[in-house]
Amino acid sequence: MFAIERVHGREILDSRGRPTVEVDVFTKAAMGRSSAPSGASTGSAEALEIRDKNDRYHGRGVRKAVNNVNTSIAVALRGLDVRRQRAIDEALLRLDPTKNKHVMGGNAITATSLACARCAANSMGISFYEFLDPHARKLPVPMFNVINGGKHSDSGLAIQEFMIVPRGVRKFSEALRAGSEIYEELGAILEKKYGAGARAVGDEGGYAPRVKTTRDALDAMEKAIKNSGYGKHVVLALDCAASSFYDEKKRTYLVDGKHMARDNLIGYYRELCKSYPIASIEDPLFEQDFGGFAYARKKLGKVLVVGDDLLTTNLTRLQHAVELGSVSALLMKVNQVGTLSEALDAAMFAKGNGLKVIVSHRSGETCDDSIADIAVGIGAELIKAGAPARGERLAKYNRLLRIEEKLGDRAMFLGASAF
Ligand code: 2PG
Ligand code: MG
Repeated sequence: MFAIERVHGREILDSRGRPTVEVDVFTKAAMGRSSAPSGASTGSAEALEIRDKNDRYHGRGVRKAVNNVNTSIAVALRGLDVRRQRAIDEALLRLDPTKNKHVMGGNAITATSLACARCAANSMGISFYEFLDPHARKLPVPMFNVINGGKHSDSGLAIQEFMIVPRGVRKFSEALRAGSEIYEELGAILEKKYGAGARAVGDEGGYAPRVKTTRDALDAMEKAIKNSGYGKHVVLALDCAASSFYDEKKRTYLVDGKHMARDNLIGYYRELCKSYPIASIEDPLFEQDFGGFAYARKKLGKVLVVGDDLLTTNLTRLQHAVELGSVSALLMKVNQVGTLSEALDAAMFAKGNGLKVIVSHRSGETCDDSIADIAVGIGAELIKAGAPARGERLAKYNRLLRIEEKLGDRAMFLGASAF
């Protein structure tokens, strides 16, 4: 019943209309399916997506990666017990022991690893989150990305993600309602102030208005929260993705038209945190500056300092960050590292060292909702999956609604204790 009989990969399109890898895994009992998401502001230490680089899809086709799934990977996994995720992932790593998975492709490996886990859950007749932990009951606090900048839109904002975090409500479903109401109100505010077109959205469904400064964006968000009646129950979070506005030669950052050295930039963040209820800042600095992150963390007090491009869900980089005190939270993305087991190792190490875990989508997504189950399955404090709008983002949030419903009285929303 649980032996893997067939592994089948195919090329599908993601939310940017670009090719990605989808994998189906079959046992006698059931089928499991998953697909690889894709980043735009990727960390340089991430697992490599193999792209065909030929005349199809502007070179972005993934037929080579799909072919790896349908040949070497399918052969290596056939007959393995689908419930033994660790053994499956080890088999994948034997096929591709390289640091950045350039032999099989991070895209082929992630889609396969997750499809196996989903097939195991389906074969056992349980939910994916229950497969990860039969006692799971914690619902993560959502971070809704409502204004898109950086590499995710042409708004002109240097900072990539402006998020609202409804942490002062009682249930996940109430947090989602708050997110939706504030998103709607923010659209109206932006349209009134910046005119038609201000409601156009970026890659993650957040608005991409042509605002002049970071503060203009934060002001509009604060107003939307207030107008919607949520007051202090909703806080703010940023993903700076600072590598995208860092000049490695000059060692300066360019924000709101100003070139700033590292310490000035940290001072600028401090000012922002004094003016607005910012609870979390992701990638405040260049992705190699472990020491700078530690310094920023000291200077930013209680604000969570989150490592994304800095850590790339990579245990070695995370261990280094923990030694230096660089971060207070890990951003967990399975496709940054490759297999589910490696990502779980990073999450467990983070938790063991008192760090928070934020399970994250990518800017290029499919309607695969695995990250919702992963967040519940590992008891992650937070999840970020984009705006509370657009199908591929809502796939995750709606899945969390269903999990909350299924858990019933056992559901535990982490709320303010997530920070
Ligand atoms: C990030 C992610 C997801 P991307 O920087 O955190 O929001 O963006 O997938 O483009 O790397
Ligand atoms: Mg990021």
